[in-house]
Amino acid sequence: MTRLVPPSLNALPAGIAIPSYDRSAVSCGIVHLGVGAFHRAHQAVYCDDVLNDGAMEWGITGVSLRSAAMREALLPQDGLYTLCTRSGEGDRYRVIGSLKQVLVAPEDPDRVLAVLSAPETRIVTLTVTEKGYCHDPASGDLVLSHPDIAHDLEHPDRPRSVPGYLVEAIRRRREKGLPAFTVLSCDNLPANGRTAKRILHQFAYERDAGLAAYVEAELACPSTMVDRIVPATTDDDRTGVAAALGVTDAWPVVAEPFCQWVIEDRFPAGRPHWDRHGVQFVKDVEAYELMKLRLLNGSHSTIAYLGYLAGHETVADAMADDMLAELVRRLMDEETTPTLPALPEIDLDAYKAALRERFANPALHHRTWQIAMDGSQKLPQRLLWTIRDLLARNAPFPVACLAVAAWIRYTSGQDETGKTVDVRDPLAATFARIHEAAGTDPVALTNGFLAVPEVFGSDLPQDRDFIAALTEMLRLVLQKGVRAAMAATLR
Ligand code: CS2
Repeated sequence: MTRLVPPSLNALPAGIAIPSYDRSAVSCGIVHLGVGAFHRAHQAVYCDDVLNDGAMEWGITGVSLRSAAMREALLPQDGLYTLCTRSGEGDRYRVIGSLKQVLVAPEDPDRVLAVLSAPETRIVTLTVTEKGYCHDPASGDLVLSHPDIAHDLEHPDRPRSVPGYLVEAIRRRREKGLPAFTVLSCDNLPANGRTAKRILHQFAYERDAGLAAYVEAELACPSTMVDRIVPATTDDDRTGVAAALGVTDAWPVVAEPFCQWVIEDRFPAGRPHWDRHGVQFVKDVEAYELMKLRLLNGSHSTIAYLGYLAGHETVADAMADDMLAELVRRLMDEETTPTLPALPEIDLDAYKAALRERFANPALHHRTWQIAMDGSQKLPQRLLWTIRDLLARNAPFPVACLAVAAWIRYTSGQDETGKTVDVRDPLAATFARIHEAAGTDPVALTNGFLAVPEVFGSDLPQDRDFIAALTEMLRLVLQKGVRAAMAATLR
């Protein structure tokens, strides 16, 4: 079978959408850092939409910050790849053409800096995951002792980190008299634009106070809420795409049909008309972000840890477990909803019902293990801030507490049948040490984890109600097992 390449496009079976524009005429107004599956199933699709409208300046240069795998897969395909949207009603396919090239940053930092400081670059979008911000998830501050940050302050023209690249590019643009680009964070962080601006400002300040003042005054970092469930691509997905298209695609993306993007409308250097394709531009996005982070991602992490320990491989399997589905409903309705700011234009009941339906999508193979990754970076904004809000009003938080206890149990590296758990987390070694020292003593385990300020901050370790609730929940999980703890929480 031949490869998905530009000449193969016109021979694809009927019904498969392809770029309608001349790709050789596309220029890249956008540089994207972190070319993963999510970006290719979300922002790149909205760019493909505006290119189809004829707005030829909104192609994307993708930058991989670590591995060359994506470039290796897409280079022979001239950047083309397949998006498969999958639901109970079947699969739909579309070939996306907006990704013009992929650069691999560690191979050629100079080239990446040159592209970032080129006149045509107007927006830099980011999906670098929580840990790409090199910040302390509990406080939001840049971690100056982070090895990549320390390196980049020492060698500003050979950066490794996101702040290192962006601040050096901003400096070069300023020196050349070019306006700053707009930085658009598309990561699941609260106030992601403000968070990005804060770390960029802090990094710039370490380099030079004048540059920091420039960043403060000139850099626009609108906040965004992004939403689409995009499981990691599997070999079965590749086989399915090949069967449907009649050509092979080394790295297609598979996503649910649902897709949402809400953006604060502050783009001094201009922006594409994404609004013509369903993107909502609003004045203040933070209430949307909070709703999505706490309801969708908070539930996701809960499903991930409880589901994994209860033996469910995928989110859909976990949602078919009545106990888990009911816990998720309670987490949403009784614990999370009361902490959310009012959003008059949103029907929250319908939003939550739709979330549960999306989680239950039987056609998506979204592994609980995938979502369980990087819990230390995710828990604060997904669950711990909800808990803080509930503590402040003396309200109970049993399901959120069970989720935190399940996460702690998960990080031990062994499931309840004694099988090894592949714990992926920047703090995995710290967690292993805590488990090693505490064993199955719930008090020692609670104390050990609460002494991790990156996750729990400085307030939760002082909060007696929180400490008592978590210790009791851990006792239950450790002594009776996760299913018994789920049942007891529901009583
Ligand atoms: C998930 C998210 O992996 C995870 O942590 O919770 O990637 C989630 O699928 C997206 O945020 C949905 O928009």
